[in-house]
Amino acid sequence: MKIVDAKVVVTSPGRNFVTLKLTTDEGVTGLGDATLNGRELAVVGYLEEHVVPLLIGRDPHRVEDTWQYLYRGAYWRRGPVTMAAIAAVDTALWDIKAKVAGLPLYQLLGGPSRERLRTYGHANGRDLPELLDSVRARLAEGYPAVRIQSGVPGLESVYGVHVTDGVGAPVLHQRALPLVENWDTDAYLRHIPGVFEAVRAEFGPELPLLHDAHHRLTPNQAARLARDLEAYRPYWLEDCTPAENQEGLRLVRRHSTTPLAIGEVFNTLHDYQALITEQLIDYVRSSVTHFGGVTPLRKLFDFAAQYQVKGAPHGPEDISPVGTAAALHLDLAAHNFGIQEYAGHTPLTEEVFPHAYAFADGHLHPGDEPGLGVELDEGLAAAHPYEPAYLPVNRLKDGSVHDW
Ligand code: GCO
Ligand code: MG
Repeated sequence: MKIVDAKVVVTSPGRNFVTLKLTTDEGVTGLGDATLNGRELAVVGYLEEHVVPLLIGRDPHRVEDTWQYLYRGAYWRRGPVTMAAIAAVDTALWDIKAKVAGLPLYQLLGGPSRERLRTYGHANGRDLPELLDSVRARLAEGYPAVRIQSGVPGLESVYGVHVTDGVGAPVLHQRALPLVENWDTDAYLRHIPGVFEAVRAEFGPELPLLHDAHHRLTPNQAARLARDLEAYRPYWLEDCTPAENQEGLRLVRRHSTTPLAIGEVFNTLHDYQALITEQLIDYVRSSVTHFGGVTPLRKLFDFAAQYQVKGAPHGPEDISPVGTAAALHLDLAAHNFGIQEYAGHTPLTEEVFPHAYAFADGHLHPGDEPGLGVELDEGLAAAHPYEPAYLPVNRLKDGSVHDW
């Protein structure tokens, strides 16, 4: 079998998505997600100019070899643009292989280790009453676990609060210039423990509660937050530091047993080396889409398993249904799966990408269609062309830029 066509489709059914579609001489097609929020067209250029010409004529069954060919062959390794492009190829090849086998992808990855995938949803509020209502809404939708993000007194807008309110809500990042948000770490550190206290008081000790610090803290500040939240037993504290400085997590670990999750912006296993071998984290958060595909994410899960670290792929609305499905197949097969973030997509996005995976009773299942079980309605995709969009940036009170 040979790849005869490779096409990059950019569509914006509410937000931008980049999809690679491979077609073989036998008419089998495979899809891969290459969406890199706010830098989409860089990946399009990488794919169209430098990868597509290498794919035509290749045997689609050589998944591992193609991955190595693109990764090592580029010489310039790693980085989000490169790894999103390679991810799309790898995912599309797995899709083709599983379709040819007539099996859902999870069967090729070892078969199911569980019946369904536990998820967490997003609850947020500008203030406490709004947050408590939002938690109630997620619980009513069936989510067994909830990530809580709250406004901070004195700050106009905070990560996670104005982004979405649950499955399918509008996304506000779509704008020609980055929105400027403001930030004050001390105000945040003073406020968040009280938020956890109030949510625990309202919903009791059993509900798994997660929180995303979104890379904003120094190791010492993160250690304090992890320690201050310990009494409320969070399920995890996510991205407490930017973690390019892997050693920083040692300091956090030394001061707290709050479980730590990290890695949505990582793109290779090397970014995790110290974090996993020194057991400085509890969950790896990389997605198929930003980590180079199913092939390396599976290797990450296996590596992490040796240290009792679990896989919990990134699942925001800016990973397309194609990338979402790929993660779900791996989650179902991998023994050390932890929990799947599920922000959902707008109804229009679901129409552009009809899919076999389903959300019911707070759990996901990838479905039993051969391959990934996702299609792309190219006509509808074309009716919603690319729109320039950026993620927000953060500035401190003195005007300097802070991590967003
Ligand atoms: C999460 C993430 C996202 C990112 C987004 C950036 O935990 O889901 O932090 O909300 O901010 O994916 O594009
Ligand atoms: Mg996050």
